[in-house]
Amino acid sequence: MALTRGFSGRSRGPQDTRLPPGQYDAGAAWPVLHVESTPSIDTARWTFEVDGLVDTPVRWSWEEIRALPGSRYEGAIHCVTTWSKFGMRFDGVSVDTLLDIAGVGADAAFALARSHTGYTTNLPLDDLTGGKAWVVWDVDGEPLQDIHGGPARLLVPHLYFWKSAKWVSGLTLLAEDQQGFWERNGYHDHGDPWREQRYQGDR
Ligand SMILES: Nc1nc2c(c(=O)[nH]1)N[C@H]1C(S)=C(S)[C@@H](COP(=O)(O)O)O[C@H]1N2
Ligand SMILES: [Mo]
Repeated sequence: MALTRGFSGRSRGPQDTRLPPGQYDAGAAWPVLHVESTPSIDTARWTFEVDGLVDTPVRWSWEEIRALPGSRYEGAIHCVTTWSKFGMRFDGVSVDTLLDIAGVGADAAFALARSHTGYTTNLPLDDLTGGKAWVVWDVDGEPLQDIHGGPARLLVPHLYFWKSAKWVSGLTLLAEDQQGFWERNGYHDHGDPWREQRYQGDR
């Protein structure tokens, strides 16, 4: 494995193979889903920015973000189209690390994540902190492919996978919730698979 740093991220354990309600196990298959055409983003051009209600807006280059302390997620992902996939291993940086550097503003309660392609998705800030969210660039020890959001994507595995923005370019911290692409098109603002929060109006 190419990564030699110590990893501090909390692991949920690859042995956790519980299925949320209404989901099936996709097995070895990893479906590819996105609305835009697949971009090819050179790491020389890639940046990631945290702005909005922060003490200091921060923008990282590819080299800068890769130099931060690493963090790993091992476990499942759950797509609202009903497939789940177990035993995934993602490496990247914890969103906690990024937010600690920028400094979370007192009024910040929500975030809007955005992609280099223009895709957006909204999340409560609480779902991005406390070891629950990452910006990831490796999966199972290999660089994330373009089709899965490479060079880097957001990973928020405890929520439906549309919250895990591919080709992620930044997070804006907000006082009020502001809907993203799928949420404006009927998907739930929170998207907890254990509560089956698939569509607007679902509890
Ligand atoms: N930029 C971007 N990110 C996105 C999407 C998208 O359309 N565009 N779709 C979301 C949805 S609905 C899912 S299920 C996952 C799919 O990720 P995968 O193709 O790696 O399985 O990406 C999420 N992130
Ligand atoms: Mo999805």
